[in-house]
Amino acid sequence: MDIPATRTKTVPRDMLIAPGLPEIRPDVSVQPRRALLINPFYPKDPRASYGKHVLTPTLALTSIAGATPAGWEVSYWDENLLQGPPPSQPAPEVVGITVHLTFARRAYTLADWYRRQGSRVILGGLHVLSCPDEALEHADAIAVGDGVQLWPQILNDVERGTLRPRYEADFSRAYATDPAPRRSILPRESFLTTSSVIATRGCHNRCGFCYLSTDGLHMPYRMRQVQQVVAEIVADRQPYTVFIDNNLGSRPDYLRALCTALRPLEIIWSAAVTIDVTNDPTLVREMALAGCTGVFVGFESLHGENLTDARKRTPAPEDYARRAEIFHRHGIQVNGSFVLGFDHDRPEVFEQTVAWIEKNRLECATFHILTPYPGTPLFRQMEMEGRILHRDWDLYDTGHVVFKPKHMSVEELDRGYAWCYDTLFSHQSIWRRRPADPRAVLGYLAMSYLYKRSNRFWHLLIKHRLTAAVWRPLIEHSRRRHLRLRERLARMDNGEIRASQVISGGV
Ligand code: B12
Ligand code: SF4
Repeated sequence: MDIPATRTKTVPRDMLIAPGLPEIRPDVSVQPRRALLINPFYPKDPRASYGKHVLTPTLALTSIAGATPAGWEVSYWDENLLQGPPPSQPAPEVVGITVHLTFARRAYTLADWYRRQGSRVILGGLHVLSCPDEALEHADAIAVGDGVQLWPQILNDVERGTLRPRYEADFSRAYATDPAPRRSILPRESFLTTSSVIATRGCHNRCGFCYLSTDGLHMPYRMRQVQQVVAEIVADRQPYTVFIDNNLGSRPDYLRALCTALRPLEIIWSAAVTIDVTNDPTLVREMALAGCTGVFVGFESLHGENLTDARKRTPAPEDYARRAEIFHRHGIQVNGSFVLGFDHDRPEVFEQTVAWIEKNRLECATFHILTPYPGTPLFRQMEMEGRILHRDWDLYDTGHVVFKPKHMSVEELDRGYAWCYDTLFSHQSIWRRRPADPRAVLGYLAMSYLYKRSNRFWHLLIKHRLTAAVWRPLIEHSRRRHLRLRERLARMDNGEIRASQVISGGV
């Protein structure tokens, strides 16, 4: 198929460009024992839904906030909520910034700006782990690894005047002793839900392209006590929880226990799982009965050899359709994640992938151009083969081609990726993927149009801090519908509920 050139989309400026930083005032003062935590700006891909950026906040900053020692005032600023530059008058004594590679450059600009005002800047997060020396050039101190352990030490050292440039902690410590994330610092009105919750850390897989296989990242599989997770959800009083675990299904016995504990809460939730949770359909049933309305599944590729190359232990792609159907039978929507540009992908991959998604009526999908993250086996392999095109981390956002693909040109991959999104979010494709049950069609269409085809609307909601006000009633409506659905499912021994009647925000 000849993929047409990308159609230009109009994007509001503030979705593409970070807010300008004001001139530093000569009379700037520093407020002692005040810490500001920042999630830096990153440009948004107009092809994907803007909604995903306000679905739920990163858990990094609330987790660190929870570990802040008494006597410190802590606040939060997320530049992606489009409220302008972060506060700086007076300058906080400490500024903590989370750094991912896609917004590393912005993080460094902010860091340099705050340091010029006299703040102490601490950088942490995934990118600091993979490129510590680069980050250190812009920080008074870097936190490599688990910030929950490091943050209190860092603040104590700031107080004592003994701050070191580098702090390190691994992720092997058991979770149970960690303080609960402090969600009270979040602007509740700006997120679809503030309940981003983690139950397990790590994953039983170690795919070569995944950040989990970054050199120096030792993240053994850890599970939190089920009651701890439940207590956090109850305390946040939201109808909808997003589990941000890499893979909530790594240990089926744990997931089952979690479902048993979640069921009485009568909330709805979604989570990322690998497709092998369908090995046991009774577990999928437990998930539905516990309020699961949607799963985010990394199918990655429909080509088995790509999965073997990536060392992903997964059921064969030929069996994906049957397995996706198991979720659907239990009223769970499937948001599939697909990576494009693997070494066995040829130009046909785009059409084949979209055709498969439509045939199997996946309610939503995300596409990612294969991205070799620095420090991963994939990056090393590409570097050895001379295929890395540049190291402009801004473009390592899975929406740009940063390597030479094997069986197509850079342009073909770029166009193919855009074509996949344009096609999937088209009226025709949304219609073709409608649920088989006619009663469910209206809810599905409402969700699809609100989530996927309303980027202008999302922009307004985000800017005017109306996200929760507009979405909360829909979520509440979905929760009530889901409760009725669960009742029906519970009455049937081996039954199925086939309905996409609930709105589940997909990541
Ligand atoms: C929630 C989430 C989102 C949310 C919010 C992200 C945000 N930045 O606001 C949304 C849906 C918007 C999102 C979007 C995207 N995401 Co995302 N997302 C996640 C997810 C699922 C959870 C993040 C989280 O809360 N983790 C839990 C916290 C506790 O862990 P942590 O961040 O590592 O923080 C710990 C330490 O690193 C450290 N730390 C972190 N920051 C700081 C700061 C200081 C000061 C200190 C002391 C310590 C410290 O302490 C913390 C506690 O131990 C992760 C996968 C995952 N499970 O981690 C992917 C992930 C971060 N996302 C990823 C990607 C690629 C994206 C997208 C680019 C995808 C796309 N094409 O759309 C976009 C773009 C957004 C962006 N540039 O970040 C990748 C990043 C890969 C990489 N190497 O950087 C990840 C790892 C997924 C993956 N498996 O590949 N994402
Ligand atoms: S299954 Fe997913 S989370 Fe686990 S290692 Fe592979 S890509 Fe990463």
